[in-house]
Parts: sequence; C-alpha cells; structure tokens
Amino acid sequence: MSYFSIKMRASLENKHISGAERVVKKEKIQDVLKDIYEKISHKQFDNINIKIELIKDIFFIDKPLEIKDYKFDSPIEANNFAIEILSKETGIKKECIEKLINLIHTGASENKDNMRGAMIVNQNCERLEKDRNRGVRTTNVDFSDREKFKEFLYKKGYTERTLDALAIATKNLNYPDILAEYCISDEPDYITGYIAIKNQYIRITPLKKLGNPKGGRIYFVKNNTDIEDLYDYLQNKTFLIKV
Ligand code: PML
Repeated sequence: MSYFSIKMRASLENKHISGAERVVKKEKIQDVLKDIYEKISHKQFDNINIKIELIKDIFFIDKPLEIKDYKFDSPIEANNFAIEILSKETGIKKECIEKLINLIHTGASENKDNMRGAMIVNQNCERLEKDRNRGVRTTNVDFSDREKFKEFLYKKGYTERTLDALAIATKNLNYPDILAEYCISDEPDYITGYIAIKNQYIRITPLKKLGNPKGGRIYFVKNNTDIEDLYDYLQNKTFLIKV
C-alpha cells in the first residue's frame, strides 16, 4: 500500500500564514487538497506552496497518547503544576525547567522572537539544538483515519489544534530518548498548552497569559541521546498513528 505526504504552506509577503500536513493513500489526495485549501481560503495570502511526495517507508504507532485536562486559576499555578510533573518525569532540576519555560514565554530565539522549531534539553540542563533559532521541527505524522478521529475529538470539545498537537506529541514520545515535552501556542489568544509524558497528553489551561504572542516547544531528552538520530527520526521518518 503506498502512502503520500502532502504539505501545504501559505504565506503573505513572505510571512507564514497557515500550514497543513497530511499522510494519506493516493485515492485521498484530491479530497485532502480541497480540505486544506478550505482551511486557508478565507485568509489573505499571496503564495501557496504544496508538496506531494511518495513515502518510501511508513511506520505505525499503536495509539495516540491519552488526553487529560487540568484547569487552573492562573498561568503561574498552571506552570508550577507542569514543572512539578516534568521534573519528576525527567529528573531535571525544577529551576532549570522553569528558566527554559520562561524563555519560551518571552521569545526563545537570540533576537527574542519565537524559535522556528523546538528546543532540545538533556537531563544535565544542556541545550542540544544544532541551531538555537531554528530548533527542531517534528513533521511527517498523521492519524490513520484523521476524519474519524477529528470527529471524535470535536465531540469531546477539542479543537483541530489539539488534533495536530496530539499527533506531534505522540510521535515525539514514541522516541525512546524523549522523556517529555512542554508546549504553548504562539497564537496570542490560545492559552491552553500541554505537557506530554510517556502515554499521556496533559492539556493545561491557562498555560500562558492571554495576549502573549510568544510560544514554542521544549523536548526533554536523555543525557546520552544521539542527536543526529533524533533529528532524523523527528524530521524524516513518517508515522501513522492508529485510531
Ligand atoms: C490543545 O488544545 O490541546 C493544546 C494545543 C497546543 C497547540 C500548540 C500550537 O499551536 O502548535
């Protein structure tokens, strides 16, 4: 059975507006193109880039991480809760995690913009990204039946952001040396973030202050992580999550 990866990126004056990624069988390509175009058709853009590629090797993950929800009165309380769990799961000192989380909330790249991809941090609190502005991006992951699973999540009150983020977190945590992940959106009004640990996707509201345009991800990894292999896994290996 052959699968194709479809990647769409829309921009306006070279600024990213919207993006979508899917992994589907050939007969679904036309429907998916229509779907992802609908997603951006109401926005202003001057360029859409679509790439469709045959996937040579496809891997499967048995199920998505289990979703849990927690609500707090303030981002401070919410982040303290996240830091507690992340420290327990990774063995990394709370002060280190707190410092890195603060960076994500204030713009983690050198010029105080958001990093383009995720920060990678080991248990000694050392940053391992090859480029501190670019970070690493998890791509090439989708659900085996995205529409069915989307409907299931929508009925429970979740959004397409949850769907996409759950796919990314599930692929990340499937890598043996990734111990945990922290994420807040760069959308100023999307204040639900998450932490992911082995088997769990823990949604936390409000993980950031309303109106803050900063966001990003941190991947917490084991000390002996092979960084080349990690990049290859996150960026090049294609996974479908069974649902
Ligand atoms: C959720 O609603 O489950 C949290 C999603 C975070 C999305 C982060 C992003 O915008 O990439």
